[in-house]
Amino acid sequence: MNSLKELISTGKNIAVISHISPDGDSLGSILALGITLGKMNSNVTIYLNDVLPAKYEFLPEVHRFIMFKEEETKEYDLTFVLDCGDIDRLGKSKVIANRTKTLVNIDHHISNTSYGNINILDVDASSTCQMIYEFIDEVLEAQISLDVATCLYVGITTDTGNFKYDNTSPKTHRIASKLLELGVNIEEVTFNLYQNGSYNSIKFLGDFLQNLDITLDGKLALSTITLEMLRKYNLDSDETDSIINYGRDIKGVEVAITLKEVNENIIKASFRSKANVDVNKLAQIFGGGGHKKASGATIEGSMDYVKERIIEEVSKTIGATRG
Ligand SMILES: [Mn+2]
Repeated sequence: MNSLKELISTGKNIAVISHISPDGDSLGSILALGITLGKMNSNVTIYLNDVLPAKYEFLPEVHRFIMFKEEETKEYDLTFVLDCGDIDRLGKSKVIANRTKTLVNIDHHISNTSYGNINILDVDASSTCQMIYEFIDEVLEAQISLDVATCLYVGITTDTGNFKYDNTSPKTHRIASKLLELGVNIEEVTFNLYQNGSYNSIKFLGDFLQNLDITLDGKLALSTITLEMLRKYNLDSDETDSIINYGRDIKGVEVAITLKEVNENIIKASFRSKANVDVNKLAQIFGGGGHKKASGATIEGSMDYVKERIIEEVSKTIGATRG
């Protein structure tokens, strides 16, 4: 790891990137690491793949995000890929990883394919932000500023369902408490992440709940989001992300799945499990992955086709029949 510190201080240019469809953990971790590296080396670029979802605009030093453009031909000495189980989830910015001398992969997805030259993986970590806290503190031996603490706190709270999921460990709380001691404004974080949703997103929830079905002896909650629904309410892509929880939280439900139409024949499937079903394995059947209790896959085919295929696989996994 000493050599990594040396690479950081001597590298002519360094990139920090994460997955498409950014979330709190990907944004918080790349910003936190990017800000910290920026104090050690002035040639650090933090790339964003997609438009920044509005609720994350409050993140400190958000102006440091640079929108990745395909015309970009720069070659990097060192690239950090954070919170990304599979190199293809980098979308078009994958070319950065391909053009870099040393690729560092820091992640907590169980499905991670160890695509880096250096792989720092911890499937027991609640979030990549939790890992970045330790990386800054123990490997870089750098100070954690209030701005960095806020970014890290955002990733930890969003990836743990605000400290509800069982990826929340004693260590998660110890790190969260250190971040609060550094001065993180919890009221500001809570307001921006959880109390500032759009009116349209709540109206959309009404339609979504109308479409929510329970099948397989009440163990599978399945819902669909069509392009038409998305157009009607004109939502940011991230505004539908946590909606899957309504299905998961129903009594008796073991697996919740939301199928979202991204394009005419492209369906984004999100999987959530409440207890024992391993939805990482389920997602992998469809070319995706993630965590045991939260995963996703992008599947080609019509909504009806994808729905049938998924019910078939879930039925095999949980050993229940349709009803
Ligand atoms: Mn994560």
